[in-house]
Amino acid sequence: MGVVNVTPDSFSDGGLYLDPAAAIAHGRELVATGAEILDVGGESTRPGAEPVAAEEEMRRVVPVVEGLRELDCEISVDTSKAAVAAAALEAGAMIVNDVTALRGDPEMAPLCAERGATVVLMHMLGEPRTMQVDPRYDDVVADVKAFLAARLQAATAAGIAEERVWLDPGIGFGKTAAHNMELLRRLGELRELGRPLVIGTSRKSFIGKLDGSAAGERLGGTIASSVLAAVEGAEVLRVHDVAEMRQALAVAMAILG
Ligand code: HH2
Repeated sequence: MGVVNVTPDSFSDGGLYLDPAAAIAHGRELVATGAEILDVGGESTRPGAEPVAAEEEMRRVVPVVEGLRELDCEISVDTSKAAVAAAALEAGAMIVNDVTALRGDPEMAPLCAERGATVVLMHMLGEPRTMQVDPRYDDVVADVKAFLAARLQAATAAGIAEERVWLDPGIGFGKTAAHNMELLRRLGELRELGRPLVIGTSRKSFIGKLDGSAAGERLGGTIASSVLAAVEGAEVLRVHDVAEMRQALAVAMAILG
């Protein structure tokens, strides 16, 4: 899953693809280098980010989805607002990537059920504005697993087919570096939920915590963590650098056979 951030303020590529033509060109490049899914987002969820109004988010996302719909890939919309998801689904998206796991907007679950969209349910402790202020868990893996199980149940209760649900532990969303690494180490426990796992470690700050690297210097850490996640059974890797990720994955999987 290649990331297309149509935002001025995303943590690693904010402002680079705010112009729809630049975002579309970037999406094309990601597909040409091996992305099977493009995740188009119009609101940053980085720690401390301020919310964006639905109208503005739609204005950013819809033309980009329309410009990418003809490509040989699936399009996901990274939003927690039902109005934005509805417009993106209308424009050609088939996946709704909701970092609030359907808790952010009461209209989101019925919309996804009615449209038959695939839904990514992600774990987040708190909200982006405050989530990195002293996050605590009893057992981070058990807590995240229980949360994802409950959200999966809420999704199916709302009429979303279980086969349409993917789960994501939300690396970096209300977690310390130690929490993130424990989740990655024990990913097998989340596989027990029986749904495909999405993992997004790309350029995140836990990598910088280990070696002091800035967001633009975390490709090695992104690849190491994503390859290990794939080996542990993650099926979707959400990354900014698709070409390098593809190569790393191909080599790792060839060796493992
Ligand atoms: N991470 C980000 C955004 N959306 N969605 C899922 N399912 N999983 C993730 O780990 C995830 C996500 C943050 O990355 P990015 O989009 O690059 O940054 P920003 O939120 O600042 O736009």
